[in-house]
Amino acid sequence: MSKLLELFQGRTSSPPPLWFMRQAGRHLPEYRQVRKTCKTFFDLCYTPHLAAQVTLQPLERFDYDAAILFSDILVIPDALGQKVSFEEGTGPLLSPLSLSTFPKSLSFEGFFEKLAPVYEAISLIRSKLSPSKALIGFAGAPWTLALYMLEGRGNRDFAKAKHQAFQDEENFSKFLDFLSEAVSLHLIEQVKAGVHSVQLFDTWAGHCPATHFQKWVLKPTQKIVAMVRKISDVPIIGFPKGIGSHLLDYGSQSGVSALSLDASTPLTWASENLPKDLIFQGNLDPLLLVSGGNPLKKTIESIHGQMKGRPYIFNLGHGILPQTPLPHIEACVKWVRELK
Ligand code: 1CP
Repeated sequence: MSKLLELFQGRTSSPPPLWFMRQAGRHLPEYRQVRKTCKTFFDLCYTPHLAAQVTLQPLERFDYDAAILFSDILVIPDALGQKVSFEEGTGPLLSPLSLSTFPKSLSFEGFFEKLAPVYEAISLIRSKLSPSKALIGFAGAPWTLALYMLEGRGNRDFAKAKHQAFQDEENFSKFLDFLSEAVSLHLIEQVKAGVHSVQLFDTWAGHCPATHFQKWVLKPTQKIVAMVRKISDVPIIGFPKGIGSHLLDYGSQSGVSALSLDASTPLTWASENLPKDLIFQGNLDPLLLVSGGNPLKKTIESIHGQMKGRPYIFNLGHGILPQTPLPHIEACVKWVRELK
């Protein structure tokens, strides 16, 4: 059994299990090779044998304990009928969506048909994955998805999206409910197809004002956890990036099994103030992995020291950056494996 699943079942081990967010992707030459054969990024996400291939690539190179499904958080808006494309250099572009036209502009019609190749990729990955490795599925959290969908792209402040949310809170709450349902359904299908765990990426949770955190971040997360829990006790990892002391509420009230911590979270503070049985994940600055050498080694040891006495998964505070030198990843994995 995978060390990651053993941890979720309550068996803590040292060294900790390890995987990295965005471990499949542009830093790997073999990924870039496969990517070149597809016209669009979604062609890769929706071609099961290719999605399976790039999911497994990082495990062929590095001794990770888990694979993460190769897909994207923006398959949900795509499956709900919003046009999504990926431009080289600018990131995702979504067709304009106005909160005032919701719910007319989106629908569940064709949702599962559109996402069927994702579930097919999961079955394929499971048929090839060693029993000692786990497969992690994922989705974007409603708040983060709503920002992309209303803004039409990723940017620094999501001003257009937040303006709409502030001006029509009632409809925005309905929009978040609708997205919570879509996310839950997508996660449940992933579980049925064979993922061992799921991660909820709330990458832009830190953009939510404190006054609205309960309503816009915490409540949708609780809904999703409750819906998934109705059909499965699959471990759910929450990644509410950049929320600072709101981690106290998120950690104790969201219902997630594990909490992925960004690089700015002080681990001793988190450890002292969050439920003792809550599994931690993450925290290593992705730029330290780019930088490498002794500072990287010292930080790995420091994280391990601060996590002592609590179950944790070694990971980054955010995704691997495309410029990360592969020998640094190799060294990092080796140093984690040598921890006592
Ligand atoms: O041409 C390419 O190769 C496009 C680059 C790329 C890749 C490799 C995108 C576009 N998405 C992905 C894969 C991806 N996205 C994974 C794969 C599995 C893995 O190895 O981890 C995952 C988990 C995601 C999730 C994702 N997509 C998030 C949440 C995690 C995070 O990094 O914050 C977000 C915010 C997205 C949106 C997105 N998709 C792609 C890009 C470049 C972005 C970010 C754009 C932005 O900064 O706003």
